Amino acid sequence: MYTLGEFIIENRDSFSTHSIEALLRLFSSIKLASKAIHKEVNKAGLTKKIIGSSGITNIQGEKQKKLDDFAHRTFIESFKNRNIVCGIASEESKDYIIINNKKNKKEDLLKNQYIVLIDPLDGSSNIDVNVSIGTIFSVYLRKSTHQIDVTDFLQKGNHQILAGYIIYGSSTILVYSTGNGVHGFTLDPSVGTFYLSHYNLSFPKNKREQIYSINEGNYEKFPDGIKKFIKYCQKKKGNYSYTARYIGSLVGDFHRNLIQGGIYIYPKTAYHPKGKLRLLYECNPMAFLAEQAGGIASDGRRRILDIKPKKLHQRTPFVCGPIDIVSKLEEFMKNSV
Ligand code: P6P
Repeated sequence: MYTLGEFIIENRDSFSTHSIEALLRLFSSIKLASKAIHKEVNKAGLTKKIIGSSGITNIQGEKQKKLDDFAHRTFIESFKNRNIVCGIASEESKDYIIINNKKNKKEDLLKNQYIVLIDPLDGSSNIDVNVSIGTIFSVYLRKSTHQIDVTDFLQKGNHQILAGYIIYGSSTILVYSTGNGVHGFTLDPSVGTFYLSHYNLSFPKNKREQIYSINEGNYEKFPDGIKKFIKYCQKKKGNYSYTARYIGSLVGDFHRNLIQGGIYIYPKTAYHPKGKLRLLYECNPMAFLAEQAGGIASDGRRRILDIKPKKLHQRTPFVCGPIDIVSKLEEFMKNSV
């Protein structure tokens, strides 16, 4: 059974673009933080102090849950202590956080090279009702050579060197890609180690029953193309029959659809005219994974990874899944107003 560290070392050649040590340090931070969050999530129901709202309204105007704040602080601390990340942008913080602004000296090729964008705990409205939640992370090489600035964070998704998520569900699984396929590692809490459990994850090919995941409560306000796609799914025309599954947690819905086959859609709605999901730390990493798993991800028209970000917390409509199903939705979108 490969541990995550052994898998990285064993696949040395496939990470040739980035130093193995850098990746091991990045994952050392991510694993440590995710184990601490796993522990809290798994006893959330028992200790009043960790469930419920923190009383803070975050930058998104959303009621921050105590576990959101805990996850945010835990990741910041774990990245700070390994001298590998120079800046972090988090859903829970208005501005990006400079971890280390030291000028890159030649010999410091390792240090402070990496930029992390993170949704520390996605789907947190599900915490108090015991439904799967997750952390989503996206990593880039810094562009600045002196002062870190916002351009380090506003990079297109196709410049990501690492993206992934941790799902805190019936088990805690870390799923990532460095551009060489998608791999999943399940935490064995008894030894505190992540073991390879899902090698080369990809959307199932030619599966006759597919899933479509969308909040149909917003149906009335969906763009016409989305309404037509939903009706297409319900009419069970074409090669596939569809079943609806939606748990209101992007990581949970994405993970299930990646394994069982299905499309995830969050279009623009009346309440979110630009879409609800954030481009930098939700859509870009999930789009990177979707493409690495043989699928595609768009805003209904444009490839997500090609979108040039303008703001840290900007939102976008988002659809991802198997190529033929996403293409069908894009066809409806193209032929509608
Ligand atoms: P709605 C969670 O807040 C999230 O960002 C995603 O994880 C999830 O898919 C979506 O929003 C749920 O939004 O409007 O359907 O409750």
